[in-house]
Amino acid sequence: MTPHPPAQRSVPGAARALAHCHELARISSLDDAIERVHLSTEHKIANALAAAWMQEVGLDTWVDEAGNLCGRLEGHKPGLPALVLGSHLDTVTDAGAYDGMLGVMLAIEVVDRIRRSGRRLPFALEVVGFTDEEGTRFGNALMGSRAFAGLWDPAWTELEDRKGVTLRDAAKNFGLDPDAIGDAARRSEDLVGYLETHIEQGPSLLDADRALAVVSSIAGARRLALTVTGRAGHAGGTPYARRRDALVGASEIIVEIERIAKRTDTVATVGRVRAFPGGVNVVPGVARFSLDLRAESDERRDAAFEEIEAFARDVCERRGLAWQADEFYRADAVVCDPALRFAVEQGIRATGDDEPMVLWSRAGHDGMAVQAVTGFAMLFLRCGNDGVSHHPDEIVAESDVEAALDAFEATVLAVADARG
Ligand code: HGY
Ligand code: MN
Ligand code: MN
Repeated sequence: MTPHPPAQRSVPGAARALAHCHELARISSLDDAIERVHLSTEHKIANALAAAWMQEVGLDTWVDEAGNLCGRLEGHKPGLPALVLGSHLDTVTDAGAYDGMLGVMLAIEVVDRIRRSGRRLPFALEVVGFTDEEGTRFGNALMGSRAFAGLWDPAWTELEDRKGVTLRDAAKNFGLDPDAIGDAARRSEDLVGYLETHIEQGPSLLDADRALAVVSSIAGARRLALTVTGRAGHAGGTPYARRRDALVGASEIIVEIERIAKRTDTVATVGRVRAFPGGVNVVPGVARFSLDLRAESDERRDAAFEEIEAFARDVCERRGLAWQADEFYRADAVVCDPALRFAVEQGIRATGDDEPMVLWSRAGHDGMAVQAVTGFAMLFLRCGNDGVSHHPDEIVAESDVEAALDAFEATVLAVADARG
């Protein structure tokens, strides 16, 4: 794990937000990498630490029924609808220090700046550190923000992690009532909107030599468990003509998945492959692999999957194999709220960037869920290191973080001005 500089009592602003990210990076279930998953001990520790930082800037904090960390600063009078700022505090395995966490820390810094300015807004400000944006532990994703948006499915309490622990038991161990998770649902009349600042998680800003971008929409994603079944056999005695090698069949399909994705401007990733029974001297009888498929539009994504599945069935037919596709996650593409997106553009212009760059997000974000209960918009900031993310080499420049903080604060004030 890249050693982060020790967190010191940094001055408010970008330096403090980064120091807090580095402190959170130490809260991991792994000794030599970052992993912080839903309803884990690390989740609880990170919530407590971030709650203290929220309280330092005047936010009243609580953890909602789904495990999301929340903070609230009243507007010019108590009880006003809230403009929600935030991102997520959970991570993938072997994560970077900024995906999600930086957005929550910048939200805290914006609240601090506005509170210290003495300006009383026509809405409350809430900061949310969503849990389970990544879906690392239970395979499903956005469960924190989907509970927040009223999209909780009680069947999810029966999901199991890799150790066979159900979400129900994990919730109880965390101190939540698994049958009350749905009570985290917020009412749209209590919300003004949701704004998220996030690292781009790609090289577009880096290649364009820009620090910030406004997001137009978020790609819709489908995640599937794909299974090719043949027949195991002796690695030496089984002639090719009689083989039903599941892994070779799956490999043909995986290579074609990339070809189809490139041709159809979709983004397909096979992140996990397993062969069974897995003996070095055994022809694989079963091959299981994951598919994460995204596109700017759901139609393009779904058309690409139809092509992939048609090709897979053809390979299986030719090789005497069986094909099975099981979808375990789907989130459709969402478009940012026009008024909030305009506020983000105004925020970027306030930093001296007169023509804000526009990007559609290939990465998923909590806004995909939150949009069910209120409008959302996003501000992207540049990633260094070739735009790498979901990797310990994820990096940002403090000057870009400062620019993002200035733009984020100006965005919130633009929303306030628009509401008079
Ligand atoms: O997978 C994603 O796109 C997001 O980082 N959860
Ligand atoms: Mn991520
Ligand atoms: Mn993220």
